[in-house]
Amino acid sequence: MFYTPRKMIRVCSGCLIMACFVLLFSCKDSKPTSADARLRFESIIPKPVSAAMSGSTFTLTNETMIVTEGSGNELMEVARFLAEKIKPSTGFDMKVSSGEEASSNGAILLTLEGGDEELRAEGYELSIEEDGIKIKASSPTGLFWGVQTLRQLLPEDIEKSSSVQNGVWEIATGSIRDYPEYSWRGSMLDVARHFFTVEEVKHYIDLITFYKMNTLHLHLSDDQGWRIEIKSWPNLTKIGGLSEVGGTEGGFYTQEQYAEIVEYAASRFITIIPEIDMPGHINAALVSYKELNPGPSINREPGSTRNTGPKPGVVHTGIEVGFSTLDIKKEITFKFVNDVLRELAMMTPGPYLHIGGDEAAVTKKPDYIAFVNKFKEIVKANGKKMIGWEEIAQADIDSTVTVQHWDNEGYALMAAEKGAKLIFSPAKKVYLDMQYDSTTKLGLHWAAYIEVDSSYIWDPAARVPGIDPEKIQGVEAPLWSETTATMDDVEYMAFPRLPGVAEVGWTKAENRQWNEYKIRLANQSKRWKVMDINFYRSARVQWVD
Ligand code: TNX
Repeated sequence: MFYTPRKMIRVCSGCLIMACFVLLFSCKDSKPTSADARLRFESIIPKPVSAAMSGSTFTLTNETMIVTEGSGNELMEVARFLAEKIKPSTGFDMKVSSGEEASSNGAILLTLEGGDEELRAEGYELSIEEDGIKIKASSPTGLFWGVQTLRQLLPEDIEKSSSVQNGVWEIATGSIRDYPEYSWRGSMLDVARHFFTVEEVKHYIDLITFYKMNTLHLHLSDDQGWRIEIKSWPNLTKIGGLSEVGGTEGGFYTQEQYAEIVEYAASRFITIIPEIDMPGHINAALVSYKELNPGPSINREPGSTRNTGPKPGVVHTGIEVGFSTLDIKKEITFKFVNDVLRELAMMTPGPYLHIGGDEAAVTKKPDYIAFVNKFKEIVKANGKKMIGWEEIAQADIDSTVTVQHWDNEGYALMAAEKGAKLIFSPAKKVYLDMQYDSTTKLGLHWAAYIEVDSSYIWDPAARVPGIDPEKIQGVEAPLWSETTATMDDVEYMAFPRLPGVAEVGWTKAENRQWNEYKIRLANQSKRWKVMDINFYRSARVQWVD
């Protein structure tokens, strides 16, 4: 074909118009990443394995659908969780449909197809493009953690549950690949020293969910209270559940209420670890059943030098530790232990029962060892695995047992030598009941004052030299409740330290640096305000709100 110059101009201008059309059409929704969206992308906690922005914007609208690809109830639960999270603040009633019947264009796609080996049990890949979001994982758990990341990428107002917000729901485009370093990332709530209701426990579950923690350990009994219904021993809760530290009214969970907690946690991929603390820390049971008492020669009345024994019917309301014990010589002791652990196992879908085992100061050492060996047998007979505080390392433990390190490195080493697994809860680092500094109104300081940087700057694999890192299951931050009576108190002690412990458990040590983390942490405070979380405004962080 031969073009005259005039024709050439006509053809070229036609091309130009066409090109403009194509450009205009394809760039219809293109919008550079805003500074706020960028900041959110850069502030994810725990820090992902890798994350890169691509410069544009995805906007959530009334039309956005959630599309699932794969099968099973849990996948649908993840999709529903996301839809329900988004609804109150956006007002969007997001439709959830499965891959075959829906187009994923413009949608949030949750897919179980194509997740690779490295993503393992809990990893995910998140890709955000202008015209759609895709979360890919090899398990529903991975998808669920991907959804938590998505929440952090959305504007803070997404967390407002009270009313529809006038927001522009923008997310930076980019891709994230992520999986945890440790399989156990958790917190413990002491519901014995102060009782917390089912609703309060669910709230605490919500808080840990947001930072991808996957276990909640409930300390269900102690000297000051017995909090779980045991049908074969009703006085444990009838008497032992009456009060709490300070003498205020206590409480307990019926088995039905407990099931509700377990189910709520499971819907968030969180395992509940129930603990009955034995053979010490047992005063609430001793005052409920006279026949369990070893007698005045062993149990001291707290605060007294005389061996008077606990007063039947009167639950201890102080905070002393290490004054009570079960009696190994009594036959009824093991009827009690068997019944309690059997009922507890029946209430527990998860693999573990925690038998306590700490600070049994008035139990003779050979008796203590015999006790723990017996607990191990009983737990096993009920189809579960035993966990105990580090002192249980003195007993005949093996690779089926998990030891929770809190203070004594010798016990941690002993546990590892015997082949047991370990969870790290070093009191000087992650005890959330420790005061931040000497001016903190709540909390104790027997282990240390723990500022937010200190609870972050440590490495489980290097904490106790000589322990094979392969033996470390993960980390757990206990919140003992001698001084925390309300959820506001609990939040104040947990925040801002809890997200840091979550990151210690999730992110490889070489990817963690306080100076970088503290900026990401500072950017969370706006969100905590929206979520109405009461937190300690540590001067070591330049909060952005
Ligand atoms: C020690 S650490 C305890 C608890 C207390 C806590 C207070 C451990 C296994 N036992 O009984 O509540 O200190 O910080």
